[in-house]
Amino acid sequence: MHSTKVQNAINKQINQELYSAYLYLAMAAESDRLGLPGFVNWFKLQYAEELAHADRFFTYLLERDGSVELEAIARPELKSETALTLFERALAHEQHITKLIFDLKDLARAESDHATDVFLEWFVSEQVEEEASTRAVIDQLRMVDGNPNGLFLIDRELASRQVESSNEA
Ligand code: OFO
Repeated sequence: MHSTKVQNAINKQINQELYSAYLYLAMAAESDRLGLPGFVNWFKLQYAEELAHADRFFTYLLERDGSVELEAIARPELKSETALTLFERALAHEQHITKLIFDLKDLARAESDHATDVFLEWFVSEQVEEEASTRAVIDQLRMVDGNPNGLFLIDRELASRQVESSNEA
């Protein structure tokens, strides 16, 4: 690996992506408690996407002859959530991950690690998508303002979400 600092930061990012997966899995369970199967589907797909993100970083480290250090994954802490607070937390989390990706990109540049800088481009675009899709659901949830009929329709829409091809690669 070109830079030990970048290698360490990528290892931390693998952990963050796995934590993201864990958090979304907890959110899927919380959605089940709320009786919202479409939300369960949405969060489980998000969970699978985060595993794929962790794998992208993992595979990249191996390709660059780096060394992988797997750390313990933190426990996701959810309180008694509503459909809206779940998505607000998801957005706050994605904004946090976006910042980590930007910090990683800044570090790659500071270390003249051009390969990592290019590799991270995919994640920069992915974070735009992650934040936008989460924000879109928040907008809908705010519009229905807890109305059960509206919530039912949103749940049906989230039930139709399928695996996106960009995450199958
Ligand atoms: Fe891996 O993008 Fe969400 O957290």
